[in-house]
Amino acid sequence: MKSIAEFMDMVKARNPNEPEFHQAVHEVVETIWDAYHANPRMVKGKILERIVEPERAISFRVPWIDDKGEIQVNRGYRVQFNSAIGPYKGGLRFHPSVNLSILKFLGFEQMFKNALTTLPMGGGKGGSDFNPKGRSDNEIMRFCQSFMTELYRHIGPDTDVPAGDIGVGGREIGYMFGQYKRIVKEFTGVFTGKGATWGGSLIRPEATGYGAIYFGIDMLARNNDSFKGKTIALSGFGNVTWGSIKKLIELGAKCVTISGPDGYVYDEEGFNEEKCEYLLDMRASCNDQAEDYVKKYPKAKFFANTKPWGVKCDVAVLCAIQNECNVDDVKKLAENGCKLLLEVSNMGCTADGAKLAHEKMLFAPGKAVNAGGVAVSGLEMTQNSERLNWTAEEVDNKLKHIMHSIHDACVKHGKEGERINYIKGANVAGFMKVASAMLDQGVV
Ligand code: NDP
Ligand code: 8G0
Repeated sequence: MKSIAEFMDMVKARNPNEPEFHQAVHEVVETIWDAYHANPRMVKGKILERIVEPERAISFRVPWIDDKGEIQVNRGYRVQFNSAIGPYKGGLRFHPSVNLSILKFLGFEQMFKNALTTLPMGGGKGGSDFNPKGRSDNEIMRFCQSFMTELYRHIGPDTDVPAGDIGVGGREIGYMFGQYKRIVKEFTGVFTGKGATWGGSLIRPEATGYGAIYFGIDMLARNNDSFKGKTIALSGFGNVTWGSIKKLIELGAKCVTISGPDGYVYDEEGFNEEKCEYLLDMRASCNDQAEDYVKKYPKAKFFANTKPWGVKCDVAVLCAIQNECNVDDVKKLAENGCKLLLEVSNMGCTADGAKLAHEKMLFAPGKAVNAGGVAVSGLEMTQNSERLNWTAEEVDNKLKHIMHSIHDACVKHGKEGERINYIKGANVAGFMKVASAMLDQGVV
């Protein structure tokens, strides 16, 4: 391929109607193009052509019966993207927006992120267009059992190890793990994010948010700055928002917003630990209204159908969903004095949004910032293999060490004069590791 444009034309022709997948591939290809072409063995081995093709993508019917006795049909997926450095690893997303394009973008990014963690994990992602909103506990269980009745044959502790993601938390993992164990008659570490009494790792619930803030500490420290006293705007109100706020409170920062698809909440007083724990209740209600926060804490204000990126803040932390922050949002953030944008959601910024964020402020992409989640999943796999549980402190220390090493890798591969291009750094470091493993293993 002579040019990035020619390569992308090929990707688009082979994967029509998959805009999120094209977006994720384009971002990687444009940042690794020069490093890749400096390596003739990789070019001859057609690593780039091979790496954009998932090893396997499974889609299946998920029939289940709702509380009214009516049959419902959803579609389940598992995209097993790349196993060059370990078993496929990545979460399951239950959200009505789920389709093959979204799961291919997530699986594609997952392989590079997992490589960055330093742990032996390949990349995969799965899920369903099932909408958990408003569903009863029994309906959730029946759906999870039906989903697992097909998925079980494609996964295993040395083959593919799923976990949660949007719409899939501890409860859903419990139901899926229970059904898997019943079918295969084995108690194995086939899932991560398990309950602490049945093989889960301490700190896994906190890991994505904590890891993101550890990464932010390193970014700020390079600029002789810290989170202390900073005002932070966050999106989402799920697992990742909760973990990020917990750590930010500990560091003396003031978190003022959360959001849902219905709008955002501004709490001028800032979150304390009690308010942060209330997010868990809101999420567990399956009601998914950020507005519920205002019912409990009436001093806070709710802004319907608006994103939080127009508020005055020093730091923005994206914790909801792909493309939640576009170029206009970044402009507003910059105008309001935002100095750091942490993308914790996967591909939280649009392509031009991410480019502008890199120009205007400190910016790091999801695959580096949110890698703490899958890293502690990798540590959960190790603990399961050892049949031992580590203390919270041990896991947290390993998480800190891993986030430092990802930051170091970004600095090493993303240095542009005095500035760090974290997008380039993360992509080059992750890509080169997977690519060289693929070269070693021949044409497979
Ligand atoms: P949760 O399901 O716990 O929470 C996601 C929250 O974001 C929900 O409240 C959801 O509401 C809300 N949301 C969805 N769309 C929007 C929107 N357009 N605007 C505002 N809020 C919205 O998921 P997680 O916290 O686990 O995941 C959040 C993000 O972090 C995802 O992008 C995920 O891929 C990423 N991530 C998660 C990791 C983890 O360990 N959990 C690891 C690495 C990345 P609703 O359901 O109503 O849409
Ligand atoms: O633990 C995991 O494998 C997992 C779960 C949810 C999201 C992610 C991610 O890295 O995006 C990983």
